[in-house]
Amino acid sequence: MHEHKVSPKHPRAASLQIRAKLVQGFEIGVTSSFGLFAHGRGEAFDYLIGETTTENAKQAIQAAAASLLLGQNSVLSVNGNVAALVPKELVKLARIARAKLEINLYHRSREREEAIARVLKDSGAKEIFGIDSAYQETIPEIHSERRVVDHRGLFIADVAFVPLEDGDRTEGLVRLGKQVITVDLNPLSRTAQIATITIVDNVIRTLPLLITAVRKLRKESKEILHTILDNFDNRRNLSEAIQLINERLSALAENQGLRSPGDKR
Ligand code: PTJ
Repeated sequence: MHEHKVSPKHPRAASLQIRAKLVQGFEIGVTSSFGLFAHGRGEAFDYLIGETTTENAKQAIQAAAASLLLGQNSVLSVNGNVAALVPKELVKLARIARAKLEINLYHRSREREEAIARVLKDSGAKEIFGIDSAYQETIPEIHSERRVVDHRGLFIADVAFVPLEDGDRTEGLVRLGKQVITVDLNPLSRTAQIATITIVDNVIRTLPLLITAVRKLRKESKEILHTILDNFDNRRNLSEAIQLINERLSALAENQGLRSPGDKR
Protein backbone atom coordinates (compact mmCIF):
# COMPACT_ATOMS: atom_id res chain seq x y z
CA MET A 1 0.00 0.00 0.00
CA HIS A 2 1.28 3.47 -0.88
CA GLU A 3 1.37 6.24 1.65
CA HIS A 4 -0.48 9.22 0.24
CA LYS A 5 1.11 12.23 1.88
CA VAL A 6 -0.71 15.52 1.55
CA SER A 7 1.09 18.74 2.47
CA PRO A 8 -0.94 20.58 5.14
CA LYS A 9 0.04 23.78 3.30
CA HIS A 10 -1.85 22.77 0.18
CA PRO A 11 -4.91 25.06 -0.13
CA ARG A 12 -7.14 22.00 -0.64
CA ALA A 13 -5.39 19.83 1.96
CA ALA A 14 -8.59 18.77 3.77
CA SER A 15 -10.23 17.61 0.57
CA LEU A 16 -7.07 15.82 -0.62
CA GLN A 17 -6.74 14.04 2.73
CA ILE A 18 -10.27 12.68 2.37
CA ARG A 19 -9.40 11.44 -1.13
CA ALA A 20 -6.26 9.80 0.24
CA LYS A 21 -8.32 7.92 2.83
CA LEU A 22 -10.56 6.54 0.10
CA VAL A 23 -7.66 5.56 -2.13
CA GLN A 24 -6.08 3.78 0.83
CA GLY A 25 -9.43 2.11 1.48
CA PHE A 26 -9.48 1.01 -2.14
CA GLU A 27 -5.94 -0.40 -1.90
CA ILE A 28 -6.78 -2.56 1.12
CA GLY A 29 -9.97 -3.87 -0.48
CA VAL A 30 -12.43 -1.88 1.67
CA THR A 31 -13.74 0.64 -0.87
CA SER A 32 -14.94 -0.50 -4.28
CA SER A 33 -13.80 1.18 -7.48
CA PHE A 34 -17.40 2.41 -7.81
CA GLY A 35 -16.97 4.05 -4.41
CA LEU A 36 -14.31 6.33 -5.88
CA PHE A 37 -16.80 7.56 -8.49
CA ALA A 38 -19.39 8.07 -5.79
CA HIS A 39 -16.92 10.19 -3.85
CA GLY A 40 -16.22 12.37 -6.90
CA ARG A 41 -19.93 13.02 -7.24
CA GLY A 42 -20.14 13.88 -3.56
CA GLU A 43 -17.19 16.30 -3.83
CA ALA A 44 -18.91 18.21 -6.60
CA PHE A 45 -22.00 18.71 -4.45
CA ASP A 46 -19.84 19.66 -1.47
CA TYR A 47 -18.52 22.58 -3.56
CA LEU A 48 -22.09 23.64 -4.23
CA ILE A 49 -23.07 23.73 -0.54
CA GLY A 50 -19.82 25.54 0.36
CA GLU A 51 -17.96 22.60 2.00
CA THR A 52 -19.54 23.39 5.33
CA THR A 53 -22.32 21.92 7.46
CA THR A 54 -25.29 24.19 6.87
CA GLU A 55 -27.91 25.12 9.49
CA ASN A 56 -30.25 23.02 7.43
CA ALA A 57 -28.04 19.93 7.83
CA LYS A 58 -27.71 20.64 11.56
CA GLN A 59 -31.52 20.46 11.92
CA ALA A 60 -31.50 17.09 10.16
CA ILE A 61 -28.67 15.89 12.43
CA GLN A 62 -30.76 16.71 15.53
CA ALA A 63 -33.70 14.79 14.08
CA ALA A 64 -31.43 11.86 13.18
CA ALA A 65 -30.03 11.75 16.73
CA ALA A 66 -33.55 11.74 18.20
CA SER A 67 -34.63 8.99 15.80
CA LEU A 68 -31.61 6.78 16.57
CA LEU A 69 -32.26 7.15 20.31
CA LEU A 70 -35.98 6.40 20.00
CA GLY A 71 -35.37 3.27 17.90
CA GLN A 72 -35.84 -0.08 19.60
CA ASN A 73 -33.52 -1.63 17.04
CA SER A 74 -31.35 1.05 15.48
CA VAL A 75 -28.81 -0.22 12.95
CA LEU A 76 -25.88 1.61 11.33
CA SER A 77 -25.25 0.17 7.89
CA VAL A 78 -21.61 0.22 6.84
CA ASN A 79 -20.40 0.29 3.23
CA GLY A 80 -16.94 0.58 1.71
CA ASN A 81 -16.89 4.38 1.58
CA VAL A 82 -17.89 5.06 5.17
CA ALA A 83 -15.60 2.28 6.42
CA ALA A 84 -12.68 4.11 4.79
CA LEU A 85 -13.75 7.60 5.87
CA VAL A 86 -15.25 7.36 9.37
CA PRO A 87 -14.72 3.91 10.94
CA LYS A 88 -13.92 5.10 14.47
CA GLU A 89 -16.83 7.51 14.47
CA LEU A 90 -19.25 4.75 13.37
CA VAL A 91 -18.12 2.51 16.21
CA LYS A 92 -18.46 5.37 18.69
CA LEU A 93 -21.91 6.30 17.40
CA ALA A 94 -23.06 2.68 17.65
CA ARG A 95 -21.89 2.54 21.26
CA ILE A 96 -23.48 5.74 22.51
CA ALA A 97 -26.73 5.32 20.56
CA ARG A 98 -26.92 1.61 21.50
CA ALA A 99 -27.15 0.79 17.81
CA LYS A 100 -25.86 -2.24 15.93
CA LEU A 101 -23.24 -2.17 13.19
CA GLU A 102 -24.00 -4.12 10.04
CA ILE A 103 -21.85 -4.47 6.93
CA ASN A 104 -24.13 -4.32 3.91
CA LEU A 105 -22.58 -3.86 0.50
CA TYR A 106 -23.87 -2.96 -2.93
CA HIS A 107 -20.85 -4.54 -4.64
CA ARG A 108 -20.79 -7.50 -2.36
CA SER A 109 -17.83 -9.88 -1.97
CA ARG A 110 -16.56 -12.01 0.89
CA GLU A 111 -13.13 -10.33 0.65
CA ARG A 112 -14.55 -6.84 1.00
CA GLU A 113 -16.79 -7.86 3.91
CA GLU A 114 -13.78 -9.29 5.72
CA ALA A 115 -11.62 -6.24 4.98
CA ILE A 116 -14.33 -3.92 6.31
CA ALA A 117 -14.86 -6.09 9.40
CA ARG A 118 -11.12 -5.82 10.10
CA VAL A 119 -11.22 -2.03 9.86
CA LEU A 120 -14.22 -1.88 12.21
CA LYS A 121 -12.58 -4.25 14.70
CA ASP A 122 -9.38 -2.19 14.62
CA SER A 123 -11.57 0.80 15.39
CA GLY A 124 -12.97 -0.91 18.51
CA ALA A 125 -16.10 -2.70 17.25
CA LYS A 126 -17.05 -5.70 19.38
CA GLU A 127 -20.01 -7.03 17.43
CA ILE A 128 -20.43 -6.76 13.68
CA PHE A 129 -23.50 -8.05 11.87
CA GLY A 130 -23.87 -8.91 8.20
CA ILE A 131 -20.93 -11.29 7.86
CA ASP A 132 -22.21 -14.53 9.36
CA SER A 133 -24.09 -16.54 6.74
CA ALA A 134 -26.02 -18.37 9.49
CA TYR A 135 -28.05 -15.18 10.06
CA GLN A 136 -28.60 -14.19 6.44
CA GLU A 137 -32.07 -13.11 5.44
CA THR A 138 -33.31 -11.80 2.12
CA ILE A 139 -35.50 -8.73 1.66
CA PRO A 140 -37.37 -9.22 -1.64
CA GLU A 141 -38.23 -5.49 -1.85
CA ILE A 142 -34.56 -4.77 -2.63
CA HIS A 143 -33.17 -5.53 -6.10
CA SER A 144 -29.43 -5.50 -5.45
CA GLU A 145 -26.94 -7.46 -3.38
CA ARG A 146 -28.02 -5.27 -0.51
CA ARG A 147 -31.13 -7.45 -0.23
CA VAL A 148 -29.10 -9.90 1.88
CA VAL A 149 -29.31 -8.62 5.45
CA ASP A 150 -28.68 -9.90 8.95
CA HIS A 151 -31.65 -11.34 10.79
CA ARG A 152 -30.45 -9.70 14.02
CA GLY A 153 -29.79 -6.33 12.35
CA LEU A 154 -31.33 -4.64 9.34
CA PHE A 155 -34.03 -7.30 9.00
CA ILE A 156 -35.66 -6.39 12.31
CA ALA A 157 -34.44 -2.77 12.48
CA ASP A 158 -36.99 -0.03 13.06
CA VAL A 159 -34.40 2.71 12.44
CA ALA A 160 -31.74 2.25 9.73
CA PHE A 161 -28.85 4.67 9.26
CA VAL A 162 -27.71 4.21 5.67
CA PRO A 163 -25.15 6.86 4.67
CA LEU A 164 -24.05 7.17 0.99
CA GLU A 165 -26.76 4.93 -0.23
CA ASP A 166 -28.39 3.88 -3.48
CA GLY A 167 -32.07 4.67 -3.96
CA ASP A 168 -33.31 1.13 -4.38
CA ARG A 169 -32.54 -0.02 -0.86
CA THR A 170 -33.79 3.21 0.69
CA GLU A 171 -37.09 2.71 -1.07
CA GLY A 172 -37.23 -0.96 -0.05
CA LEU A 173 -36.54 -0.17 3.61
CA VAL A 174 -39.07 2.68 3.70
CA ARG A 175 -41.67 0.39 2.11
CA LEU A 176 -41.06 -2.06 4.96
CA GLY A 177 -42.02 0.68 7.42
CA LYS A 178 -38.52 1.45 8.68
CA GLN A 179 -37.31 4.94 9.53
CA VAL A 180 -34.41 5.56 7.14
CA ILE A 181 -31.74 8.15 7.90
CA THR A 182 -29.21 8.99 5.21
CA VAL A 183 -26.25 11.30 4.68
CA ASP A 184 -26.00 12.40 1.08
CA LEU A 185 -24.34 15.48 -0.37
CA ASN A 186 -26.65 15.32 -3.36
CA PRO A 187 -30.12 16.54 -2.35
CA LEU A 188 -31.41 15.44 -5.76
CA SER A 189 -30.49 11.77 -5.40
CA ARG A 190 -33.28 9.21 -5.09
CA THR A 191 -32.03 8.22 -1.65
CA ALA A 192 -32.04 11.83 -0.44
CA GLN A 193 -35.59 12.29 -1.66
CA ILE A 194 -37.02 9.03 -0.37
CA ALA A 195 -35.37 8.75 3.06
CA THR A 196 -37.22 9.69 6.24
CA ILE A 197 -34.40 11.98 7.37
CA THR A 198 -31.81 13.31 4.90
CA ILE A 199 -28.66 15.01 6.11
CA VAL A 200 -27.25 16.95 3.13
CA ASP A 201 -23.64 17.10 4.27
CA ASN A 202 -20.28 15.37 3.97
CA VAL A 203 -20.26 12.23 6.11
CA ILE A 204 -16.82 13.29 7.37
CA ARG A 205 -18.34 16.39 8.99
CA THR A 206 -21.66 14.79 9.94
CA LEU A 207 -20.46 11.92 12.10
CA PRO A 208 -18.73 13.98 14.82
CA LEU A 209 -21.76 16.31 14.97
CA LEU A 210 -24.15 13.39 15.15
CA ILE A 211 -22.14 11.87 17.99
CA THR A 212 -22.31 15.17 19.92
CA ALA A 213 -26.06 15.42 19.27
CA VAL A 214 -26.69 11.86 20.52
CA ARG A 215 -24.58 12.55 23.63
CA LYS A 216 -26.68 15.61 24.46
CA LEU A 217 -30.07 14.17 23.57
CA ARG A 218 -29.69 10.88 25.36
CA LYS A 219 -30.19 12.80 28.61
CA GLU A 220 -33.57 14.07 27.40
CA SER A 221 -36.99 12.49 27.87
CA LYS A 222 -38.72 10.51 25.13
CA GLU A 223 -41.33 13.30 24.90
CA ILE A 224 -38.64 15.81 23.96
CA LEU A 225 -37.16 13.41 21.39
CA HIS A 226 -40.62 12.89 19.87
CA THR A 227 -41.16 16.66 19.74
CA ILE A 228 -37.87 17.11 17.83
CA LEU A 229 -38.97 14.47 15.33
CA ASP A 230 -42.51 15.84 15.01
CA ASN A 231 -41.15 19.30 14.25
CA PHE A 232 -38.85 18.01 11.51
CA ASP A 233 -40.19 17.93 7.97
CA ASN A 234 -37.82 16.17 5.55
CA ARG A 235 -39.43 17.53 2.41
CA ARG A 236 -39.23 21.08 3.70
CA ASN A 237 -35.64 20.50 4.79
CA LEU A 238 -34.68 19.14 1.36
CA SER A 239 -36.34 22.06 -0.42
CA GLU A 240 -34.33 24.40 1.79
CA ALA A 241 -31.10 22.52 0.98
CA ILE A 242 -31.76 22.95 -2.76
CA GLN A 243 -32.74 26.60 -2.21
CA LEU A 244 -29.47 27.22 -0.34
CA ILE A 245 -27.46 25.93 -3.31
CA ASN A 246 -29.54 28.10 -5.59
CA GLU A 247 -28.93 31.23 -3.50
CA ARG A 248 -25.24 30.48 -3.14
CA LEU A 249 -24.79 30.02 -6.88
CA SER A 250 -26.73 33.23 -7.58
CA ALA A 251 -24.46 35.16 -5.20
CA LEU A 252 -21.37 33.65 -6.84
CA ALA A 253 -22.71 34.41 -10.30
CA GLU A 254 -23.16 38.01 -9.24
CA ASN A 255 -19.44 37.99 -8.50
CA GLN A 256 -19.84 38.40 -4.71
CA GLY A 257 -17.98 35.27 -3.83
CA LEU A 258 -15.56 34.57 -6.67
CA ARG A 259 -11.99 33.80 -5.70
CA SER A 260 -9.02 35.93 -6.63
CA PRO A 261 -5.42 34.64 -6.81
CA GLY A 262 -3.98 34.46 -3.28
CA ASP A 263 -7.36 34.01 -1.55
CA LYS A 264 -7.07 31.52 1.29
CA ARG A 265 -10.66 30.25 0.90
O1 PTJ B 1 -19.33 -0.21 -0.64
P1 PTJ B 1 -20.54 -0.54 -1.47
O2 PTJ B 1 -20.30 -1.69 -2.40
O3 PTJ B 1 -21.76 -0.80 -0.62
O4 PTJ B 1 -20.88 0.73 -2.40
C1 PTJ B 1 -20.97 2.03 -1.86
C2 PTJ B 1 -21.37 3.06 -2.93
C3 PTJ B 1 -21.29 4.45 -2.33
C4 PTJ B 1 -20.41 2.93 -4.11
C5 PTJ B 1 -22.82 2.73 -3.41
O5 PTJ B 1 -23.71 2.84 -2.32
C6 PTJ B 1 -23.26 3.64 -4.51
O6 PTJ B 1 -23.07 3.36 -5.69
O7 PTJ B 1 -23.86 4.77 -4.11
P2 PTJ B 1 -24.30 5.91 -5.14
O8 PTJ B 1 -25.57 5.51 -5.84
O9 PTJ B 1 -23.14 6.32 -5.96
O10 PTJ B 1 -24.68 7.07 -4.15
C7 PTJ B 1 -23.76 7.62 -3.24
C8 PTJ B 1 -24.24 9.02 -2.87
O11 PTJ B 1 -23.39 9.49 -1.83
C9 PTJ B 1 -24.16 10.03 -4.01
O12 PTJ B 1 -25.37 10.78 -4.08
C10 PTJ B 1 -22.98 10.96 -3.63
O13 PTJ B 1 -23.21 12.28 -4.03
C11 PTJ B 1 -22.99 10.84 -2.12
N1 PTJ B 1 -21.68 11.01 -1.47
C12 PTJ B 1 -20.46 10.63 -1.93
N2 PTJ B 1 -19.49 10.92 -1.05
C13 PTJ B 1 -20.10 11.49 0.02
C14 PTJ B 1 -21.51 11.53 -0.25
N3 PTJ B 1 -22.39 12.02 0.65
C15 PTJ B 1 -21.89 12.44 1.82
N4 PTJ B 1 -20.57 12.42 2.16
C16 PTJ B 1 -19.65 11.96 1.28
N5 PTJ B 1 -18.35 11.94 1.62
